Amino acid sequence: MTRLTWRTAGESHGPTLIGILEGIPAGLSLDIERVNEDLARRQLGYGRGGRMRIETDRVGILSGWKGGVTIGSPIAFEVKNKDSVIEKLPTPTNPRPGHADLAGCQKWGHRDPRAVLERASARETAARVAAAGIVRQVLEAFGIEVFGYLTGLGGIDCRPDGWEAAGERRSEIRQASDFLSLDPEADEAMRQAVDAAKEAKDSLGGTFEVRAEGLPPGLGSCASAQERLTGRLGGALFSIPAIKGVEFGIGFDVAARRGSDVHDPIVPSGAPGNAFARTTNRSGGLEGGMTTGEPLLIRAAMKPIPSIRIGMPTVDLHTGEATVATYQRSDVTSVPACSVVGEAMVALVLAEAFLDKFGGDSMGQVGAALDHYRGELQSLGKPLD
Ligand code: EPS
Repeated sequence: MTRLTWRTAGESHGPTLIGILEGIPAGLSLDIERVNEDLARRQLGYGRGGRMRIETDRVGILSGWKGGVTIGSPIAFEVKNKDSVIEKLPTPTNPRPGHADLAGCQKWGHRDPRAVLERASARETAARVAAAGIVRQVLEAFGIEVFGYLTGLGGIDCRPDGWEAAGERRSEIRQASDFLSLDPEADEAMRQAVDAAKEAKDSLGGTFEVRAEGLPPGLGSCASAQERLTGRLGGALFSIPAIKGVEFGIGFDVAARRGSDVHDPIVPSGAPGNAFARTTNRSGGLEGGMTTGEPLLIRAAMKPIPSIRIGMPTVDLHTGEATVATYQRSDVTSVPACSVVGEAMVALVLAEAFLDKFGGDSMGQVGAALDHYRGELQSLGKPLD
């Protein structure tokens, strides 16, 4: 059980999405407009469907703060659905290949895929982004930045050095991109790919990267399977609908290289807060299921959305006859939005691991524990008195 826990509820076309976040220390001044900016970013992306023109996602805090400052009690929040029409929607009988429709109907004994898809819909991720918008303010208070951006769409790859090229302008460049990428040239090619997929009545997947900087070493643990951060981060990313692959650092390339070309040499650093550094970061900032203190680098692959106009072969749940999946409003692609959700999931897991290590009941207590740890890190590598 971690100190920080969260839960969401709510149907895609129900009245509201709600969440409960427990374990946020007291004394954090919450900037709600920052949370709303993350929610607005999740609504962006060329290739999204009609729903995003209906919704204007905003968070409402229902408990856990006073005068804009957290008080240590559970934070309940909601993101209201404007398209709250669940009782009026048609009841499909033909499950979409690639969505949760069929396995969910089999699991719960439903004949109505809507009873499944309302919760399986990626709409639920708005509540996760709201929760992460709160926890990222804890991380930022201690100098940790988590940043997600799109790296490819429909087979078009963004420049591999997009992060380095963007430098301090990364947020601005990402915000100006219709794809939330760091490569304006690739955006043009991706726009054409989305238009072509739309014309062909099809959908597109893609990739994104999430980076976290400013992490202390030693978050997570090698001491138990459940505490390994690599597994927790991987699991968190795979919990996002449509994620099919996750890589850390150089990822699958590790399999073909020799050890000396995979592991990151350790050198003295002289930098404050950590006496050691690495000359490379091929591990992506994780060793033994723990942070190394180098930037965390994670990439994920999202499959194309299963609601497609072209109509995939399926069966009718009432007659058993072969038919095609009906199309209801959807996105051609939502990989840009998924990069925001990926960023949110990484922020939630890092905040869990951070508060597990430095957890106190107030921000001041957490900061004192972090300072103490940084002092200890400085003394490692020096002779004992
Ligand atoms: C989404 C809301 C949904 C879809 C999409 C994500 O709205 P609606 O079903 O009313 O069009 O746009 O859902 C899916 C990708 C899916 O597979 O269900 C959102 O808010 O992100």
